[in-house]
This record gives sequence, structure tokens and C-alpha cells, in this order.
Amino acid sequence: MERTFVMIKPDGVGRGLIGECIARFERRGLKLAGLKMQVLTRAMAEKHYEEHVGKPFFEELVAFVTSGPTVQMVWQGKDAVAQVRKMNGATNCVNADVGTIRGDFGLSQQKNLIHASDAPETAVREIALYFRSEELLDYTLPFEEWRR
Ligand code: FUP
Repeated sequence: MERTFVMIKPDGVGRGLIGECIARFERRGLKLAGLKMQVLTRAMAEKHYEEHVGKPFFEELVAFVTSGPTVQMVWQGKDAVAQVRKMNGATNCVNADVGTIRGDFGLSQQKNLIHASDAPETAVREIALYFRSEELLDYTLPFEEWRR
């Protein structure tokens, strides 16, 4: 079953949206495989956003994402990568459809509440950045056959 990496950013934590985000993924039928929280160091933020090093918004992005607590999660389920991206909405909140997390709770391009892996290969890289394999749990929920 596919896994994806999801991070609630400092604005999502600060606005009290941890439970809201988790509830949406749970209700969708995805399964939580790992969960932790931390304030990212600059080194971790640079690694996370390495594809954006040197871009004009990079410094501001690193300052924002290291500015407060963040929540790291691994969600598992059918097409988890694509489904969570769809549930988060477009990167710039003003373009995000109503009904998505960003479309319901944000108006900013940078302070867009939540991050999720954009492809299965990215998910593998990002999960490994934040979790050791023994921190990820594989377990069975009741009625799993209804989620497939
Ligand atoms: P996403 O795949 O949704 O994380 O989006 P990107 O990789 O395109 O961008 C990473 C983060 O940089 C986004 F969360 C928003 C931020 N960003 C800016 O702050 N300014 C920009 O011009 C573009 C992206």
C-alpha cells in the first residue's frame, strides 16, 4: 500500500488545525503509519526544500518553516500520494479549490498550512528524511476491506 509524507507547517499548528487535518485524512480512509512533531532546524529545512535552493523565495521559505513547531506524518492507503495532494489543494491557497485544506483555511502562497509529497519517489525520500523505518507502524484496522 502506498505511503506519503505530510507535514503540518508552523501556520497550520499555530492556527489550531492539527486535528482538522488529521480528521480529514482519517475520514478519507487513509491510515496513519507515523507521527511526530518538532521545530525544524535550518539544516533540515534546507534538505526538505533542496529543489528550491537559490530561488528568490528560498530564504523566506526556510525562515517560515523553521519559525515554530511542525507535525510530521506518514499516511498510508490506496493512491495516498495523489489523494493527499488533492485534499491539500493547490500550492497557492488563493488557487486552491474550496473543500481542500488550503482552499478552506488559507489565503497565502507561502503560508499554505500543509506539505505533502508530490510523487511516490518524493515520498520515499521525504519519509526517510524524517522517520526511521522502526518508527513507522504497519497494523490492521477493522473493516480494512471497505477502504480498498
Ligand atoms: P508544493 O509541492 O505544494 O510543496 O509546492 P512547491 O514545491 O512548488 O513549493 C514549496 C513551497 O514554497 C510551497 F509550500 C510554497 C513556497 N513558495 C513560495 O513561498 N513562493 C513561491 O514563489 C513558490 C513557492
